[in-house]
Amino acid sequence: MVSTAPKLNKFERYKAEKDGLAVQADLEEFARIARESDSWEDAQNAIDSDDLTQRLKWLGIFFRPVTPGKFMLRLRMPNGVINSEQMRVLAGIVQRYGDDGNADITTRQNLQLRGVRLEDIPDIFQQFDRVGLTSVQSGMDNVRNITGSPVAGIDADEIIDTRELVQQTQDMITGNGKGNRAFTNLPRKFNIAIGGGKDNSIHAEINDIAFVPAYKDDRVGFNVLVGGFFSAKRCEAAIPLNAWVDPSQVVALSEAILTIYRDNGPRANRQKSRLMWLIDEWGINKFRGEIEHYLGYGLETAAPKDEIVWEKRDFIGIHAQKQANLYYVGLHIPIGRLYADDMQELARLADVYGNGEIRLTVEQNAIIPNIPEDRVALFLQEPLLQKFSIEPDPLVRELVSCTGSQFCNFALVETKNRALAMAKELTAELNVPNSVRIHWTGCPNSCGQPQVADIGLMGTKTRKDGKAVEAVDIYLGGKVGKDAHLGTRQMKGIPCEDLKPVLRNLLIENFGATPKNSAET
Ligand code: SRM
Ligand code: SF4
Repeated sequence: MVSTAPKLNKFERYKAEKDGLAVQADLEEFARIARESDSWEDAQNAIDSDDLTQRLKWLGIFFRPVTPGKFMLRLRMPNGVINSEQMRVLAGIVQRYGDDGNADITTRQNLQLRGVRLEDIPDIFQQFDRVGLTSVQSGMDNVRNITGSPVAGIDADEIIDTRELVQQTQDMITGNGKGNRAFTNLPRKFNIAIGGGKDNSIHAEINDIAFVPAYKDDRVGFNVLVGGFFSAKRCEAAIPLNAWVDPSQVVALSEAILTIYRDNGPRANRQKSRLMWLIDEWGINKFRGEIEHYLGYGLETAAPKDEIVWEKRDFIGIHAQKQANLYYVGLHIPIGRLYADDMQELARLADVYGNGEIRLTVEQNAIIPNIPEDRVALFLQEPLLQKFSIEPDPLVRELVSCTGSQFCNFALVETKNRALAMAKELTAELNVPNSVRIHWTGCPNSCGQPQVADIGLMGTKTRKDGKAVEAVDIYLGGKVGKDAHLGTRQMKGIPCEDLKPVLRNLLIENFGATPKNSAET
């Protein structure tokens, strides 16, 4: 008999065969195999390939084809908040991997560790448990780290403190960080952001669900946007759901949308599986109606305007908090890269000057909050601030970069080191009056969000002198903060070796830069 069941793509097949979370039960065995094997190749051959290279991502453990045997471990960092004890645990983990070990702050206010060995995972997860960290459901067809205002609870002008809401939403999705099979087989990845400030510090427009602060009469709550996403084939800003929710409804609404997406989202083609494709198919009114049906009550219509009324802040430098005599200081972490010593130092500074807390931003930077006014001057003399400046140059200040070819096998170009070197070279040549938001991304997946940048650089390949070379497409016009909109591709296939003069011209013509030697010529 010929089967009429639709043929599943390979991702749907292996998800149907065994839930990603099921590898929780296999971890000790995988660690034993890794420990007892003569070589990594032997270990790799002894472990089921789908488990090793795919399902482990449900626990945040990413096999890296670029560095086999050395895994990437992606955490969850709700609202980008981490404490010094947690940071020390993470520092200790990467420290033991020597030159292979480091951590990156991600474009979702999160941390990823490098160099991690499979044999150490059970021990690492015990350490996580001890300090309240989790990496569960941080990869593949799961909800990514939930972003919130990085200065929640300390921002003098904030509208809603997002920390509890982000934590509650994460707990609902992940079963309090232990894993929740209700949401481990979504059609595709899923992003949620909850904004509480006036400056859209979370890039609401590029999330599958975004909550943006809005008043309904004199009640404070959120307007809801849905369907924002980037992919290699299509990028869309989120659209209004025409719904306003009270903060107490955020978790239930997220659960409703996730359930509807899980049960109805398109699964046949991975390039057409994000939430927006379902909204396209149904239309926003039917989608909204299905949410109401699931919730069992009607949603209020959106507030006529939201409270995103500021340009986006970058949080770098010294800022007064809403609490009298307390300050937060934003440190610039070049391309988001941290080494074990940096992490230990951040933890120490947070303890010595603040309340032990560290915040991360979607620009891959860090904030130390709660520094008493009379301690700020001393804090500024700390040696770490030589490396992580509070006054970075305008071309590095808002530089963002995805992982790139150093660790990511999708990458078409090297990004992080190139991004930093290019910014420094251009800084040496140009006076740039204001900071320019430059985002690098190694391939069209757009993890480095080139579409939100003033200048976005997307890795590609081109031919030069008969040879394939690393190149970039250039995006311009991304606007963040209020009235955010996506930038578009303006130039294609510029070889990386020819990029500097192109960027130099763009900075002079569009961003008011002047050559440093112009007075002499
Ligand atoms: Fe991403 C896949 C890194 C934010 C869109 N992303 C990947 C993988 C897992 C691919 C892989 O297996 O190698 C990358 C891991 C490389 C590595 O070793 O680090 C990767 N993505 C990243 C990070 C680390 C970039 C960074 O340097 O900051 C960010 C981690 C965030 C986090 O903490 O969870 C990261 N990725 C993003 C964003 C930006 C955002 O969320 O604001 C996007 C675009 C927004 C979106 O998703 O709508 C993004 N990543 C993708 C996609 C394209 C998704 C799609 O629908 O087609 C992929 C590929 C995929 O899922 O098939 C991808
Ligand atoms: Fe890797 Fe491409 Fe994402 Fe960069 S944009 S991290 S190269 S998948």
